[in-house]
Amino acid sequence: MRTQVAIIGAGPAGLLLGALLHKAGIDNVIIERQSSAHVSSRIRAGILEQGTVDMLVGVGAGQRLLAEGTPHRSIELVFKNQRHAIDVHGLTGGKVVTAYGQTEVTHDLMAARQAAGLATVYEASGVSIHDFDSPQPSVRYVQHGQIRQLTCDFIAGCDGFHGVCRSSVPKAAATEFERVYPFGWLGVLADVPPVSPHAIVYGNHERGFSLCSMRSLARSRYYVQCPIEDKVAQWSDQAFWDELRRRLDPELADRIVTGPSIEKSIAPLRSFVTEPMRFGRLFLAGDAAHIVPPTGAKGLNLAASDVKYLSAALIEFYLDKSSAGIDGYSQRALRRVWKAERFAWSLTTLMHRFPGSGGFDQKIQEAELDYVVSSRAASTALAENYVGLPL
Ligand code: FAS
Ligand code: PHB
Repeated sequence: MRTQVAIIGAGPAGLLLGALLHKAGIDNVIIERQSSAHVSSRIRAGILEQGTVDMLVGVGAGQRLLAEGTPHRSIELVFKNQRHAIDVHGLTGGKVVTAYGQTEVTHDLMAARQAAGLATVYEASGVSIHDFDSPQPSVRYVQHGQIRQLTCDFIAGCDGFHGVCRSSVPKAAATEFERVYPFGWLGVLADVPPVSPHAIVYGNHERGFSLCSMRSLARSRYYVQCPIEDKVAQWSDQAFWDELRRRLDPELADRIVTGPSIEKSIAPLRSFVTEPMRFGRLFLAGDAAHIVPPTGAKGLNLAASDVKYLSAALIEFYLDKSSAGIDGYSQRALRRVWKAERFAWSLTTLMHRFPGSGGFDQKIQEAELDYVVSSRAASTALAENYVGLPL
């Protein structure tokens, strides 16, 4: 089989890249190791920047998002048992973020791809990539017991943090930067109305971080920071709700509507970047190239901005016969990646309780939060990073 661009991975990065390339008439095939049911059942991110929303609408996968997504004009910070609103909309000249689950984004992109009749190989095992330092790269995989080969002009590594593409790059050709955080996020999804339907609530407390978010007006997403060695089985639903309430201000704690968890998991937190993001005819995008702690709600949105740059570069190559875009992709993407890494790291450092930290550290965090909520300059800086820096 042959195509112009072979995309490894059918997560948000791969699906969105495929849609952007198809819209420009560039042939692409997605090769995914999991089943379509597995991919579309993943529960992950929940907050979309306007640039991500615009891209999804632009590729014809935004109808449900526009109908069911919930725009948020503010975020709220809870510390010292008090809650403070940050008017994100007012501080950024009218920008908002939209609450709409990554699960739904994946559904919508998969449906659009299927409707366009585009080739997606699910349940591909033993995926390997070859000759990406030559003009004839190829991908090999096994499907239904048959060894298959896909020849192509370019390979887009959209296969996430544990994928095959980054690990296929010679060690000497890449530099990795990493910070692993000494705690995790215990997340609960429940079919209960969100405690704060129009604002994401971030909590700083001496017991640890908490976050109140949503997927719809009938489905809520909550998180509490937990020790990295915790296991989900240790946490009953009641223990989760009790801990969440302890970390919020009294008024909000009283308003929490609890219910049985329909999903409960612990996610580790890390900051990670590999440089460069291009190796010959192989390009990395999304989690395959970088990871951010979810505190800044940047992971999914960075994947979207990577593929915006990568699709523009590939379109320029095919339509304008210019290599300027693909030659500049890595540097352009990394400039935005590192700014998002900085924001996610700084908000994680500000909001979480680090093992071994004491009263002084808590006071410093509270003083910084007090400054942020009382300074227009500081809250503007937070707001403009939260809605997403210009593309
Ligand atoms: P993905 O990991 O989503 O997709 C990669 C795809 O490649 C997967 O479908 C995988 O099956 C496939 N693949 C892997 N190896 C392969 C191989 N060898 N061959 C073929 N296919 C292969 N971000 C936020 O902004 N907010 C959050 O709250 C948040 N929570 C998260 C919770 C968890 C548990 C995780 C893991 C991530 C979370 N993220 C969050 C980040 C997440 O949303 C990612 O940023 C987003 O999924 C990135 O999309 P992709 O780059 O497409 O990678
Ligand atoms: C979510 O809704 O899952 C969410 C919201 C904000 C974050 C992280 C996750 O910073």
